Amino acid sequence: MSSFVSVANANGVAAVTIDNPPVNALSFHVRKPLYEALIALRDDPAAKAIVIACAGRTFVAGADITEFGKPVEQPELRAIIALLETIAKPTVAAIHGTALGGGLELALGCHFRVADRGAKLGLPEVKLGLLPGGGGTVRLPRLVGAAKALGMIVSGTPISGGEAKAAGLVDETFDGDLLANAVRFASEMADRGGPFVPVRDRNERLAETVLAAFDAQAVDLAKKTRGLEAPLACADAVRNAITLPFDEALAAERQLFAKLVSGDQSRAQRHLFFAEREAAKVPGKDLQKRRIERVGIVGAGTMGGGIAMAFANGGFPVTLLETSEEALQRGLAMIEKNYAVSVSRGSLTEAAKQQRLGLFKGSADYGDLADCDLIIEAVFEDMAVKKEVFGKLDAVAKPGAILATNTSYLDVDAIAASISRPQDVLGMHFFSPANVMKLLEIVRAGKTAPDALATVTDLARRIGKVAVVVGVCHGFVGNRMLSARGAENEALLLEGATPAQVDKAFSDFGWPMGPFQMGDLAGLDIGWRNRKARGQTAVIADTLCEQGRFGQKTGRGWYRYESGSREPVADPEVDALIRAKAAELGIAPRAIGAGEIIERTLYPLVNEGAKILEEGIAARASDIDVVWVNGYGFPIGKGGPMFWGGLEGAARIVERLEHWHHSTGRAIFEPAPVLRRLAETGRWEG
Ligand code: 3H9
Repeated sequence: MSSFVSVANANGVAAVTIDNPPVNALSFHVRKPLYEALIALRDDPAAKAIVIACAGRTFVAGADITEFGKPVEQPELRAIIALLETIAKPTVAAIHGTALGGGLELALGCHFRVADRGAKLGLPEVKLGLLPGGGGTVRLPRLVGAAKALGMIVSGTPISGGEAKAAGLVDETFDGDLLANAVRFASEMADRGGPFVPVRDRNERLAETVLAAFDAQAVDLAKKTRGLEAPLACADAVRNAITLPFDEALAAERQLFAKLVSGDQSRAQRHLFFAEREAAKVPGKDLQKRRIERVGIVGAGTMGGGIAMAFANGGFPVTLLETSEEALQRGLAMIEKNYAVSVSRGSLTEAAKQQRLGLFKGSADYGDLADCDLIIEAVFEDMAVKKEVFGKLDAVAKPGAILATNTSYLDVDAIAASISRPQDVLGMHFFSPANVMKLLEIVRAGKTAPDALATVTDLARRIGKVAVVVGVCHGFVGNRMLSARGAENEALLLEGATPAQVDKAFSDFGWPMGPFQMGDLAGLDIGWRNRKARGQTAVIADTLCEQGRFGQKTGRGWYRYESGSREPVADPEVDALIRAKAAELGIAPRAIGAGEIIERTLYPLVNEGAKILEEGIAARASDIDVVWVNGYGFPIGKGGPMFWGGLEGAARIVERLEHWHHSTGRAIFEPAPVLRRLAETGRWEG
């Protein structure tokens, strides 16, 4: 017996309990005693049936991800499952919480599965750049059919206990004491008598598969994978389950798994899994949190409305404040319309919509914010306006209320210093649309109280955001690095690249779109206005804006858009404008390859990240990766700019930055001292 696996006998049924907090991952120290216990029980006449259950908040949530990339210690999960399939007495998995990845595969090794109705069952390996490597691709289709299995494995999205019952994945669902119900179920099965057929020998659902329809489904999925290898491998493995004998399909799955687990994409995605969790570990995280029951939002525009929805979606009552009744009604109508769209798409029920709308209270009176525990301003991006709002909040907010600004660029220290309680002030930089985008930059100002920071970090998680704490600087982590990424955009065009070439280099890299398509989508007038406010210019973009070419919303920007279409079409007028500006500046066009485009845009991105680390604006390189993957579409298979920079090699990046610094003289290419140090010593620290 071990402290991780215990066995109790309940009326002839052996209840095996795994206890490996926090999520009962199948670490080596669990696999070994579990294997030994199952051997003993297989041969024990006193046990007529076996139940596998878990202590704590969940069933097994998967293999132990920290063990990947290290030598595998025996027994492997597959050996445990193979052993289970040799047991003649009934075996039952009792699933509460989540049965994910290797956890569900363990359950698929049992003859039967019973679950809490609200449990979640899934194979999320694809999100780690993997496929299920414990027989999941071969056994799941045997229970739920190939089409359903493919959908579950390629999306990685779990299904509920109820849905799993309907699909044939679980045999019974229960409310109440799961272990007692599972033991009773196992006892009944034993009394009913065998033979008990292991999942590997249940082929009826597979026999129903129409291969052509399956292949068509797989082709559709392949279109959406954007360079990721794992979803394609998942589809191949499920296809093998249909076309190959069980053992051959299992062996093929193993090979595919071994290839993926040692590849850079899976390493990158595993890095992100832990990076997101690391980011939540902020100084003071164990302090007593402030109570947040009602949230106030100042400003019901696109941003304020989205933030308000994010909180209502998380179940928080929201007071939404606007300066006029008319603006308030406009904002509330927009929120209602957004929810109606979700209902029409089937992602929200009408009842849930009504329930969420019921959480909103509109007001045009600052006094109505007095009962809010957190107030977020989302007004016009102007320091004077922000300070005026904070002055009013200072006058009405209750003591201890957290006062947050949603500024994207402005100095949060200056805002905090303008009121009497700077310890309660911080930044909450949401990304648009705020009810959808997962990233939240939490800006820690010089005087922000640690408990306020910890409270907001905790709260972010409760509303489904991925939060990263950042320090005060112009643009914080994300937008500051975005400026660095875009600094060479116009120079590339003037020297001979087209917007389409630059965008293609980005999409080939794995970005959802390139910078020029992105500009057209967001609206070129925003950057134009910002440049004018800061006394800056961009020769080509400014001219486009002067011509009224603001992007998709005007049908013309860096590209042309046919009416009603979002499909960018290269525009000869833009090419002519670029060539004319280049001629004016005496720049002769030359051919520019994708490699150069990446070096001149993404190496400065990494370089700026290094500066941000050096200045302490981000606490860890992995925090920067979390920002870029969740807020700016950096390809997950590359792990974020800092992880990718590591794969490229700091020495190479420094060498190329120096090259471009030498040939252009531009400061953006000057390697950060910390990057040089990394190149020389392999360490960030001195
Ligand atoms: C797999 O199974 C491969 C097999 O097919 C083949 C094998 C041969 N391992 O997320 P939380 C840690 S691949 C190690 O904050 P929640 C996590 O880092 C696996 N550690 O909790 C964190 O540590 P810390 C397939 C793990 O309640 C702590 O547990 N399975 C693992 O919000 C709490 O985690 C998955 O991909 C793990 N498998 O969410 C499931 N899982 O406190 C991955 C968690 O030090 N896990 N940790 O920061 C999850 O999705 C969520 O953790 C879960 C709980 C939903 C279970």
